[in-house]
Amino acid sequence: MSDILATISEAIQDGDQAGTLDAVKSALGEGVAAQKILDDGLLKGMGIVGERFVAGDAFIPEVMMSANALNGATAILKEQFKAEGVTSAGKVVIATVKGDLHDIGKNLVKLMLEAGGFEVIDLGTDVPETDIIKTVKDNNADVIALSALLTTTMAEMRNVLAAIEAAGLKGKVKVLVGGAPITQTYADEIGADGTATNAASAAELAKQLVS
Ligand code: B1M
Repeated sequence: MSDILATISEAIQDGDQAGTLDAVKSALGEGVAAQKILDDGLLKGMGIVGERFVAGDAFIPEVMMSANALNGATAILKEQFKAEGVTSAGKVVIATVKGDLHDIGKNLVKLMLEAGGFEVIDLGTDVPETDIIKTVKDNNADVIALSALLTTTMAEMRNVLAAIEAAGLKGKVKVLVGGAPITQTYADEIGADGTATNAASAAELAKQLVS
């Protein structure tokens, strides 16, 4: 099993989208659990790319190729997670905040929410608060899930919370925030309903918030 997981990790490091998809399909064919493929294959590879990026040994185009390969592979895993069979838990609007283009973490949170039975409306990256509020109103959403990876863009979350209050939605929609720079202290400070350090606990928390 470790061979196929190493192959997935290497394909991610190479930014090889087709190779990643083939290896993920092979792993599923071998009966490897979707969570293991995610943690020990895809995220392990992306972690190595991240270390190279930080060390200056990898550059933005390479990181983007790896990110695209990872995002492509999560589509297959989503089906696998869903196959475990879950009923609708509620409606979530998810977005990476304005000014921020990082979407790998956001996409994983989406994946785990969908696996947990939520209907997820994904607004993508660099999303202004006006779009978030409009989508919540139009769809009568239960939860807003916000992701930010930059210390400069995490401040946008505060603007979204202010816009929720101005729109009269405070208390009607729960707000979940997350991403590498987000702490519980920050979440409390801006008035969010909760934060989580990884995608699986984000989905768990969303369930608790709507129950
Ligand atoms: Co960027 N980048 N990046 N980058 N990038 C970081 C974040 C950085 C830490 C690297 C560094 O220099 N040390 C740094 C931020 C520093 C800071 O602000 N403190 C950084 C920088 C500076 C930048 C640019 C400014 C670089 C530049 O242009 N000079 C630029 C900004 C662009 C912009 O957004 N406006 C930039 C660009 C990019 C790429 C486009 C090349 C690419 C993004 C591609 C994409 O996302 N499609 C990229 C990447 C990939 C990274 C690193 C290498 C990896 C991030 C990642 O995807 N991690 C990152 C360094 C690192 O983390 N090692 C870095 C994997 C992912 C699974 O983890 O997103 O943390 P993460 O998600 C986790 C949790 O945080 C949590 O769950 C996930 C796991 O289960 N989580 C939530 C996330 N969202 C959640 C929401 C929740 C709950 C949990 O509730 C709603």
